[in-house]
Amino acid sequence: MEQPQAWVPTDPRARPSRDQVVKGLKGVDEGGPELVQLLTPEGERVPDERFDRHVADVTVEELKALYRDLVLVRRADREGNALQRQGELGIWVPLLGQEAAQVGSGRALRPTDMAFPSYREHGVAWCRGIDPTELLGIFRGTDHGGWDFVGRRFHPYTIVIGNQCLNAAGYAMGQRFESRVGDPDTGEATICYFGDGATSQGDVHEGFVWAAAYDAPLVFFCQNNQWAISVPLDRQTRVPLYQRARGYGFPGVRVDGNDVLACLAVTRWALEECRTGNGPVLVEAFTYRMDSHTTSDDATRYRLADEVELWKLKDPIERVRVHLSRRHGVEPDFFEGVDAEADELGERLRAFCRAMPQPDPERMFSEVYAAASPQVDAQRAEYLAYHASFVDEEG
Ligand SMILES: Cc1ncc(C[n+]2csc(CCOP(=O)(O)OP(=O)(O)O)c2C)c(N)n1
Ligand SMILES: [Mg+2]
Repeated sequence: MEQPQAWVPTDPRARPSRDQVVKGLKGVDEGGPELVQLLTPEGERVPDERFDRHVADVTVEELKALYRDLVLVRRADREGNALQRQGELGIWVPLLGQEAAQVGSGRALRPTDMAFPSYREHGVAWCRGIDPTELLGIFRGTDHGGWDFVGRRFHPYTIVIGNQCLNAAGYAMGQRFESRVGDPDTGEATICYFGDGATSQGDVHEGFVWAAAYDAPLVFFCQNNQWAISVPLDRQTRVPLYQRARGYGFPGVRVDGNDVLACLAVTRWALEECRTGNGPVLVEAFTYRMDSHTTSDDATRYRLADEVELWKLKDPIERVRVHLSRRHGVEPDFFEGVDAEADELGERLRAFCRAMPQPDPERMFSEVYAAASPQVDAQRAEYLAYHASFVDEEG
């Protein structure tokens, strides 16, 4: 039987045949059993035959920019946590430890790509140009979203575990149907973030199936932070998560999620696969949730301190700092400058949060449906009367 030719996209409106897609898939291996790592925890750059080419153009200035991202994202996260502790936010979802997975993958995206986060992706939001102040409304309970989802190409946070995989699969199928896939320069892709625990949800399975069946340009980006609240990874799977992709017929790669350079390289590769019509792809970023699940959780009740201590040695920021200073002679004043910028960001976030106005009590009802709804109208009237009763008492 004649072998199909691998698909080489020429026309941006072109679509590969099924045979060409299958041929392409077979040309992509599983990523191997090993973790893809380019920067060791000690800050040494290690070669990687397969992925080096995806970061060959990264200059020292760009590495410094990634370092700055990591530090500022961590500071914004720590401020969010502190603001909750001071009663300024109802809840905060910390990303501590996952900065590299989020910044590496977030910086691999192009402006035209679409991202679907879960609820912990403050670092990806940062890379999409969303100011950390824009995240505060959801956690203070004054807003349902907070940013321009379409303009920033960053979907609202999704609390229902795994649900965004269906939204993302549908969106990526649309990119495929509208022939916005195929050209490596102009092709679009979608990335979907979810956790290790989410992989046990039906929605994620269904998202995998739909994306595979329609060759959707979708990077499933699983941040395996080893815990789903108090449930450890071994309650979710018998096999490494990246290997699950094989069962759906697309490639899976496990990357060191604490290595920003490796996350950038692997995500660039995965997005390129998708852009050129060879999606979907699963990336498992192997990382660790250094803090509790949320500020409502106490991780010391179910995990041992030495596990956390071990992961501290793999810190995502420290390895970049060591690499920059030892290998590239970056001077201390650069690091001090970034710290000063982080202090300013912290101050700005605190001041913004304390000054946030109370939303109009009517607002939570005004954008539920496009057309009037008698049920919502009744709820609005009841709530406004309840609200007014407090004003009367005070007055
Ligand atoms: C459908 C659904 N079930 C249960 C929950 C409660 N819940 C919130 S977070 C969470 C754990 C998710 O763990 P994981 O997918 O690993 O993501 P992580 O929080 O570690 O980033 C659960 C069970 C929920 N929000 N939605
Ligand atoms: Mg998890």
